[in-house]
Amino acid sequence: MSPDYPVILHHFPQSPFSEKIRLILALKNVTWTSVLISRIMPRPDLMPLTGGYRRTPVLQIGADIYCDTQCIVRELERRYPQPTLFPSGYYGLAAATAMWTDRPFFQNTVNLIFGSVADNVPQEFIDDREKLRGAKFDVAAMREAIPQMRDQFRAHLQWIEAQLRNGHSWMCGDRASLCDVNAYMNIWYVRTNLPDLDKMLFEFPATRSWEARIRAMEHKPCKEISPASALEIAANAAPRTTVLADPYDPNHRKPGDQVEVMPDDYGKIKVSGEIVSLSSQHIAIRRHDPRAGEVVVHFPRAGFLVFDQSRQAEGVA
Ligand SMILES: N[C@@H](CCC(=O)N[C@@H](CS)C(=O)NCC(=O)O)C(=O)O
Repeated sequence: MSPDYPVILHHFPQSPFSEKIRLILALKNVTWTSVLISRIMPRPDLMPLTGGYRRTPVLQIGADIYCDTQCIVRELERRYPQPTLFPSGYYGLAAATAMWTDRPFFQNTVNLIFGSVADNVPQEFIDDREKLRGAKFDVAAMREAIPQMRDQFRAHLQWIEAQLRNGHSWMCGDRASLCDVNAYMNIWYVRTNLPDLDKMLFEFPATRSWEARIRAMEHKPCKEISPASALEIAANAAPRTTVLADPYDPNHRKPGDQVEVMPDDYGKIKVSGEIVSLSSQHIAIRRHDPRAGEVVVHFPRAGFLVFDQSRQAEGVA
């Protein structure tokens, strides 16, 4: 029988998107292994696994690699369905909250934090994030915008509060869901960086106790290994993603097609490979790397662009 591979999270402590996954691993009571990566590039032992995708976190199970928290959440829910992140039939809405929490809400939070700590942001971090964004990481402009950012942050907080009023403990009812974890990520990010979150939460009592409840959940890795050991695990494993076609793919993509996949917002690095499996919510591509061997890298569809290389070669696109 082939071995069971550890659930490995490549992350760094200050990363809010990683916190989202650390929390989900705790909620689902999953035994996991931590690989601490540097907060800025380079990450020489991770890139062979992802094919160049550089955002944090990344989940690895053997030689199957999951990029972006949308994709990681989907896989964790598939492997560990109980307790579910989608109680009370909230699958669509809870998953779709990522388009709120991970984009406008997160950008608001980033501007608020980095505007507030503007004088203390190391130049090498600024340089790295400018490469990531393909645009200026302008901490002076962020500082100027703090009053606007406070207004925006307050509006986001009020939406959370509105969901928690009427005696609900969680945003989708009586059980924690992905909606809570997604929204909490931004509160956690402010909590760990700014001293005045309590002031901002003062008018939102339900959100205050919700935050305290989530914060109290333990989420520690069971084991830590080095990036090099994680790479070795992939090199000695075979991907287990099974072939899956999508009869409704609007662009008639299919397993075997050669494509490039890239985020549509930042960290726009194209990762190329051959489609193994696809649906409205995921695309998994096979790659070969001299150090990692054969890997299958999974991406979400919302917020990602797919470029067809096979069809370009055939002159179709
Ligand atoms: N949509 C991505 C966003 C991830 C993201 O922006 N992560 C931050 C760290 S919290 C990042 O990648 N920063 C640059 C880096 O780590 O290279 C996801 O859901 O995973």
